[in-house]
Amino acid sequence: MTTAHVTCPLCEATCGLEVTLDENQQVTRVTGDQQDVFSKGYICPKGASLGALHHDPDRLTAPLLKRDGEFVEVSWQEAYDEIELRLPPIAEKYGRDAVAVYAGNPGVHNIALTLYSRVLYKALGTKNFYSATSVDQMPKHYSSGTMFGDPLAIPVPDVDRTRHLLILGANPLVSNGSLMTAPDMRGRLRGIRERGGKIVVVDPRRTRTAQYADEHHAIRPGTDALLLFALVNVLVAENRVAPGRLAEHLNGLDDVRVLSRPFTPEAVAPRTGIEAAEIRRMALELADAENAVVYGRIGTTTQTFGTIASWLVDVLNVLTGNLDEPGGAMFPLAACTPTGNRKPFKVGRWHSRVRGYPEVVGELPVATLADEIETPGDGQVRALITVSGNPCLSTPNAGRLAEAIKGLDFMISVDVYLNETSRQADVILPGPSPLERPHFDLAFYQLSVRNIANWTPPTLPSELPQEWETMLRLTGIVTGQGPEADVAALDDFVAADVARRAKLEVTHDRTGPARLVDLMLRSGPYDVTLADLEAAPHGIDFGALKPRIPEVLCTASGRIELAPPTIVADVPRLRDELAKPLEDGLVLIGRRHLSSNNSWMHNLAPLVRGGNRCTVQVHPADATRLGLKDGGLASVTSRAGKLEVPVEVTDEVREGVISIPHGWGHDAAGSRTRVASANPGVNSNLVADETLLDVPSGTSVLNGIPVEVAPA
Ligand SMILES: Nc1nc2c(c(=O)[nH]1)N[C@H]1C(S)=C(S)[C@@H](COP(=O)(O)OP(=O)(O)OC[C@H]3O[C@@H](n4cnc5c(=O)[nH]c(N)nc54)[C@H](O)[C@@H]3O)O[C@H]1N2
Ligand SMILES: Nc1nc2c(c(=O)[nH]1)N[C@H]1C(S)=C(S)[C@@H](COP(=O)(O)OP(=O)(O)OC[C@H]3O[C@@H](n4cnc5c(=O)[nH]c(N)nc54)[C@H](O)[C@@H]3O)O[C@H]1N2
Ligand code: SF4
Ligand SMILES: [Mo]
Repeated sequence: MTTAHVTCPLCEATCGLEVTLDENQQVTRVTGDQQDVFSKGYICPKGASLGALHHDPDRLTAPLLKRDGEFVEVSWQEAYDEIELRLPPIAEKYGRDAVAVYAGNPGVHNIALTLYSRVLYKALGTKNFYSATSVDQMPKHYSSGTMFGDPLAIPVPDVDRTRHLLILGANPLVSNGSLMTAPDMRGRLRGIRERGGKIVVVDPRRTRTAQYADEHHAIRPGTDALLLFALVNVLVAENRVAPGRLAEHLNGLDDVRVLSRPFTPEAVAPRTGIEAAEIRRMALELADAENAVVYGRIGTTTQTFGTIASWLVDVLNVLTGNLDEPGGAMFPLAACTPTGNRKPFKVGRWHSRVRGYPEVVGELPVATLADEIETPGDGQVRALITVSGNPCLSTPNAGRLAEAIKGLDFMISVDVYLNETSRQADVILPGPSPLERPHFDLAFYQLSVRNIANWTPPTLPSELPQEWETMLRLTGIVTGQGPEADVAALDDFVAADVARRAKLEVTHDRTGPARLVDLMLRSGPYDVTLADLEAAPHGIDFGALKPRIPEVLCTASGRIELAPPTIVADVPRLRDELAKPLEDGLVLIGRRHLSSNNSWMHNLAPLVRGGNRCTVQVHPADATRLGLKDGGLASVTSRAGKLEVPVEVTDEVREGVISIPHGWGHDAAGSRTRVASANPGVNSNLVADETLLDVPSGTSVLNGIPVEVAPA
């Protein structure tokens, strides 16, 4: 029997886990690591299923090649030969943009893909780069990019010291926190209570977090920007604007005052569904608190005014003197913080061919990928590479995208399952399980509520190549070196580049991600190397967050831009909302469950016990009006599509709002996910409308979609 200490790579919380294996290398137990410096023993059901994931017989263990419509297992050599035969000619004949990429969420939780997929993407040189970011947090990158000059400088709630936490559109007791790496959120929220602080939740659903909070406001979906502007309006009207130390680092304060004028509590109350007096009280309590923080997540980003809402969250943190202050919203300083010159934030360096959407942070909205595949002409997408993504379930009007993909000349999926998306590929390249690879949460330590670092060596050897090698093999093919390219030489080249940026000599004692992480640690803000982390299996805690303004700012002015022109330009669109007649049609929102992980962990029996979770939640009053019965079937129709789903009548959702979780719909022919297919659920993104976007960021509206509902 052996035990290993690993950081869980499944969500943003970065819990330390203790994995026990028997003499046959079977995982017998996974528990929380009590000694982990950050998570201190916390674990959730997904982390506990790491063994089930590792041993899942459906997880791919060899490359698959489609021959005459059927997948066959092939050698890596055969897989790469096929790619060599079919991919480069497409780029040669039709140009680089004919090859599109979709990069999914688990790639950010995978050090090999985080560090080496960008080598491939750069080599491809395509403008058709898409990722899960445009169905997720892009508005936050946009607001940070314009306000602070760096799309990755995202302030996180200093949850362990705050005395007032206003949460909008997040359910951290279920999601375990996002853009806020904080294992054991229940314990941390309890801490706020024990300090005599207050938790306020704004959410159309009475979620677990809302139930735990001191106060819950069931807002009408898509109206957070109005509510947030009204909070600003009250602070201005009541003379409570007090940015404190930040005053000398601000541009645009007066513009914000002026912009907020039309958004009085009275004007927004009927649209948000929150009374004017309540809005006033919320604003004053924010201002009165010894310290406070406003935090918004998916419910505020994947909606019609995602960028304005994301911006106003930090405007409020500034106006109340809580940005960059203990107990407020603070900028983490990760051990691997990239050094060197950061480029100024620019958007719209290119536009999508069909709809003319601007590029943001190097990508185009995934909502328009189907347009680019379907529409003939110069620059039409003819090949697609998906890397740890399942866009056929996770992106809007998924039905249309799945159809469009059939028209591609060639498709590669780098994925660990044969599922709704990868079944459409010509070649699938699998990667090792989380226990067979090293792990380091490069991305999430930049979003962590304490400055932490923890390196996980592989627990078990892998029979599959590490995914960084796969990325470099593909890079070799794309750059004309063929499948026989010298991977070690390519890796040296990547490391030399990282070393150059870190102003260090390249090292040769390690390869792959370990060498890159070591270089980044050596050039980082703490006196630490990878060897130090290897000697600390429970992690190293560099302490609570510290103020970072002005050093963190990267705007041309060197100041915080409180009224960035491109966001201000979108405000008239919000102002127009105030003049529109009130709509009372039903709207669809999503929800997450503790035992799901977007679309891809429903194949693990321990996580799907307990019946069908993929239901449409309907308020009792709506159910009565529409003739829907609990346990009956409803049909949900939108401009984009139609689906049928079992009804769950509950007053947890607000009247006028229905909720269906995303990531289900595992009944596609040709998938090989036997557990998931036995309890498939329906794909909520069949009705998500790909034409509805947050304008500045191109992020899909996945919350607040107009729908019609009737008994099926
Ligand atoms: N309606 C609606 N839609 C949503 C959302 C919503 O709230 N509502 N949420 C959105 C959000 S926030 C996100 S992040 C996206 C997620 O969207 P995606 O990233 O497209 O989807 P995932 O479900 O995360 O699927 C990830 C894929 O990666 C594979 N995978 C898992 N581990 C590995 C690995 O180690 N290596 C490789 N190569 N592959 C791996 C899985 O098999 C799966 O195919 O969904 C979005 N879609
Ligand atoms: N268990 C589990 N954990 C996960 C995931 C998972 O699928 N399952 N996915 C991971 C990923 S990729 C992400 S991005 C994070 C997301 O992390 P969170 O944002 O915390 O996730 P959600 O639970 O989707 O919370 C969003 C909340 O917004 C609410 N909402 C919907 N529309 C609106 C609106 O218009 N206004 C307001 N104020 N609220 C609204 C919803 O009711 C929901 O409660 O979770 C991560 N963690
Ligand atoms: S909360 Fe996230 S990191 Fe922690 S055990 Fe669960 S899935 Fe893993
Ligand atoms: Mo996400």
